[in-house]
Amino acid sequence: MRKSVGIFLAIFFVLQFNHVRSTSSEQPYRTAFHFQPPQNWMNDPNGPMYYNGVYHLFYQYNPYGPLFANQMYWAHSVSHDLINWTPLDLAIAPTESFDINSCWSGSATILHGNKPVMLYTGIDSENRQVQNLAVPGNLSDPYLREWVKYPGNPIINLPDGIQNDDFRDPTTAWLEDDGKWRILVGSQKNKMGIAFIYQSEDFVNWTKYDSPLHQVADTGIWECPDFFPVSVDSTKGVDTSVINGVVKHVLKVGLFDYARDYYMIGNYSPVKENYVPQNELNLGTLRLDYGKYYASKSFFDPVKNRRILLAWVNESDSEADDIAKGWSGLQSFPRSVWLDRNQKQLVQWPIEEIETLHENKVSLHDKKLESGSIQEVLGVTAYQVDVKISFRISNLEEAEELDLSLSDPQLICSGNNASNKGKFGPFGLLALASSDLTEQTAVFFRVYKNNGRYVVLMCSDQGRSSTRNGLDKTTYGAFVDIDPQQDEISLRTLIDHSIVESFGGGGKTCITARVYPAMAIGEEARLYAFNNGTQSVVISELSAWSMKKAQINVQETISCTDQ
Ligand code: DQQ
Repeated sequence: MRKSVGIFLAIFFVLQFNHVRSTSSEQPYRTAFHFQPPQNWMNDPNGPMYYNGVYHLFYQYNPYGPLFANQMYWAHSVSHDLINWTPLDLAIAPTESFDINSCWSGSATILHGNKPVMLYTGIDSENRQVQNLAVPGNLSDPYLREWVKYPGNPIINLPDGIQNDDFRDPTTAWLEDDGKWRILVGSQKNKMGIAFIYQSEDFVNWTKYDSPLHQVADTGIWECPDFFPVSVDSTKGVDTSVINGVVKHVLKVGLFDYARDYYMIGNYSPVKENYVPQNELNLGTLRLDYGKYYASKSFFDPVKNRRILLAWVNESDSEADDIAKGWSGLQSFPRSVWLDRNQKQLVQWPIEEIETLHENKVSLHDKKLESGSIQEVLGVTAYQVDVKISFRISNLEEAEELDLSLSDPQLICSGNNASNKGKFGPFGLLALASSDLTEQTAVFFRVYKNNGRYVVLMCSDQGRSSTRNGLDKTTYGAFVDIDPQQDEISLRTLIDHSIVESFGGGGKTCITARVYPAMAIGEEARLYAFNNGTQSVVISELSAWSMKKAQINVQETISCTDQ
């Protein structure tokens, strides 16, 4: 009898903790420095904030399996450096009539007297999306482990004329001179994407404005809106409540129908309560990232006066693969975000704390890459690496004319993979490549002429990223707003087992991809610089660092006495 209990317990433990024990060869796609839970499904970042010396990240989580579920929870991790994270207990669970069918995304606000609060979307017992409030149970706990739901929830009900499942994702609130808080909530009506605006004095009683802050026809529901000021003359971030003559406002919305995060830059007038974007949203306008990157959320970090951006990076493999892996979803590496000097777009760059993971730097200077040549980057762990490369080109006047019938950059990239010779380009990096190059994720540039100016195209081509079938290998592409006559063409790529996160033109154009090589795994992976254009290019500088593994959500919890 005792023996069978022992066997049962042994099997139980093997099943329960299999994910923790599995080796890196069984789990080649788990990452080393990108945030992910030890197991199960994760999607949007929720309520990121800095509070009393600690960074908090909450996220959409299914604690019971690797697929999205009908009942979603808020999981919670804390960090002192945004690199290493400690998992805590689940923060918000679907338990009450106002959120029994899911606790969906939301945002943190720090109220007067340094009091953090959370607004989140609940799916109520009648499957309506409503907005709820939760507050820390114990403000003297530095990790804010306990969250208490306001008993009077929901604090905002579904507006008239809006369908039950079209009203979600409250933003961080901003405070105006009249002493009232404002928030946005994403919605849609007849395919018109909407950001409703609400105001409140006490954070409990909210009044909707008659007109939304912004809306755009035919864009479908707007998920996870984010509304924040950016300084017009500095790369420093500003608090969400700053409204003055030296900031512009960014309105970012996730278009559910396309799983893409678009943004506008514009002027917000608190007096008129209106927002006038410089660029109206359409499918060809500015995106935070032109690859796999969605439901992003930013927060102001008062320690380093910067605005930090996080986003969900979905898998590109199948549900069956996710079940086999036991997990699904990553967070992008945290990025600092600011307004470009030209005030026409944002710039994003990995937060400087990334340097704490750097080791074994290798570099190259002034290396000419003749047409058709490749250069292996030796001496780094190519499966876990931060690489920066910049290219110099000359005789630009010989560049090919851009075919204007192909003005969608993603289409130009898909029609011209890394082996299609052009004049200037393709040149760039081959990430997670096998030694015979059968597998490679090519991140590269092409330079064209158009209407008397030069156009730089950036592509991330996953077409040959794996010999495995059944993966989404979409090629991504976008233009980079730089002048190659004056600026070098630069690329920074964070390669981490199954994610290739690229920053072109100093962070003006970002493209993130998920890839699952079958051969280029671990020590078998290679990294190359290449030039497949007919013209030579010069690598003016290449620096690459092997990346140490961060401590991300390893299963040791903070004890109750650790305060
Ligand atoms: N994910 C949440 C929603 C949000 C969507 C549900 C965006 O609140 O609209 O997990 O990915």
